Amino acid sequence: MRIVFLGPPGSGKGTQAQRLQEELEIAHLSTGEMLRDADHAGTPLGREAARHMQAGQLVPDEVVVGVVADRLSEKDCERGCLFDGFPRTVPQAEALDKMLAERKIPLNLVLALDVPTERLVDRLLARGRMDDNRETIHERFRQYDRLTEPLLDYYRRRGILCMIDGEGTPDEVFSRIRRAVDTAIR
Ligand code: B4P
Repeated sequence: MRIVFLGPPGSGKGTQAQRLQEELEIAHLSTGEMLRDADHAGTPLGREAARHMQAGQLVPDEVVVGVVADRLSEKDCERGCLFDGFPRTVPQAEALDKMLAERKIPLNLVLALDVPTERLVDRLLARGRMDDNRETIHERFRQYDRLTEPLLDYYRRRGILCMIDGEGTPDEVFSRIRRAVDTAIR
């Protein structure tokens, strides 16, 4: 099973993907985490990614697509995977389609977490990661509206989009996700 987690910054993609991964026992591919790991390792790719992340901008498509393509070739992805925060642009979605088509595997479900912006700002400020300050958060929302939100239509047209109410406790959100996944695989 292949599932994409979509949603604005701080909507809980990482939080929920981690839980679902534990339950479904499939690989968890968080592009945010992979880019932060590359930054901590001090690789040229990591340094380039960090410049964009600190400015609240998306990391260039070719960089992210390269990272995902490498990860997708690893053995644990054969059982299935959760894409957390990828794709974030239409070109990334097209690249994912191509990668999956080459492997002759379908994308089964896109879970889009829906949370009002004012709640998200509070969550991000409380988290306090290096890219969680007011100015950067504002830019991340701008990038989301311009580049990522069009993906809702992209996947709606395919009939695999499921909107999830992302408000409430992480447990409440997870039970909605669990129901959506159960319906999709039934
Ligand atoms: P990500 O690492 O994907 O992070 P995010 O969108 O900020 O957060 P997420 O939605 O995962 O929220 P989380 O569960 O952590 O991206 C960071 C940056 O990496 C991007 O801005 C971009 O620069 C770069 N990047 C990543 N992927 C890319 C791509 N494909 N292309 C280009 N660039 C890319 O939750 C946030 C907080 O809320 C946490 O503190 C959590 O505990 C809390 N929380 C979660 N659920 C809650 C709930 N129900 N109630 C209350 N609090 C909750």
